[in-house]
Amino acid sequence: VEAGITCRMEVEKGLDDKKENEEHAKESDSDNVGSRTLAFPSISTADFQFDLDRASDIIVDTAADFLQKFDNIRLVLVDLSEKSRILSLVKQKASKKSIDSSRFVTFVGDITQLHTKGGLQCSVIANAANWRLKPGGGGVNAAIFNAAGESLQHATKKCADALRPGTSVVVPLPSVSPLHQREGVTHVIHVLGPNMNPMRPDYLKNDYTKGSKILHEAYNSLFEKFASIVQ
Ligand code: AR6
Repeated sequence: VEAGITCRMEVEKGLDDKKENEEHAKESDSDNVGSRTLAFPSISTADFQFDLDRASDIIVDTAADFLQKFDNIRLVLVDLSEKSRILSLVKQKASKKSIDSSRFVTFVGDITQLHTKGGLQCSVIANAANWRLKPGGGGVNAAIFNAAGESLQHATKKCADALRPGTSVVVPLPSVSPLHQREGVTHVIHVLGPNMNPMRPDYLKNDYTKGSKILHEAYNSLFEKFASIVQ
């Protein structure tokens, strides 16, 4: 299976995302890799307007470093659309770097419906949060808080009341949450990335020296916290 996936990454052109999604879903059933899988959105690249090319380099670099340190875990970058530019940039760069394509994958789908709609098991999901750790605001933050119900808000409050850019917080998801029951998500990790949107707090005024450093820190923090859950 592994060789097949590697091969597909190399000749990705002719194969659609749906097939690829199905392949990863199948694989996840076989050895319970779902309990060691983190699904995460591309932090800061939509509402926070971070440059996609720079973000894709940072995702691939931090993921590659992390996967070298820990085996037996899987990282899944998720975005909603087959046309997602961040997914295709990351896919290209990951295959150039020869990252193990069974442990680092891209997936098209809604991060709140990976199991029921995508057939993918992921025990931990990341959220591109806001500094107040509040629901709403659109994007993946609104989707996750909506899908998880009120219990995520309560559980989040117990863990932290604010985040600094470049940091993250692990929230165990209560078993009453529909996201836990339906999708098998046991933990949500809120991550605050750098903001390049003048309308949002902590605006970095296009300072990509600072911004890139913070995005690196954000992914390192996310991956380390994920490792601490599954180890
Ligand atoms: N499933 C998977 N990916 C998604 C989903 C979903 N349901 N929804 C969005 N994405 P964004 P940011 C992708 O804007 O740029 C919020 O208002 C999306 O296509 O959610 O870090 C917060 O409250 C993109 O690739 O997060 C903050 O204030 C990625 O998720 C602010 O936005 C991140 O897009 C954070 O902005």
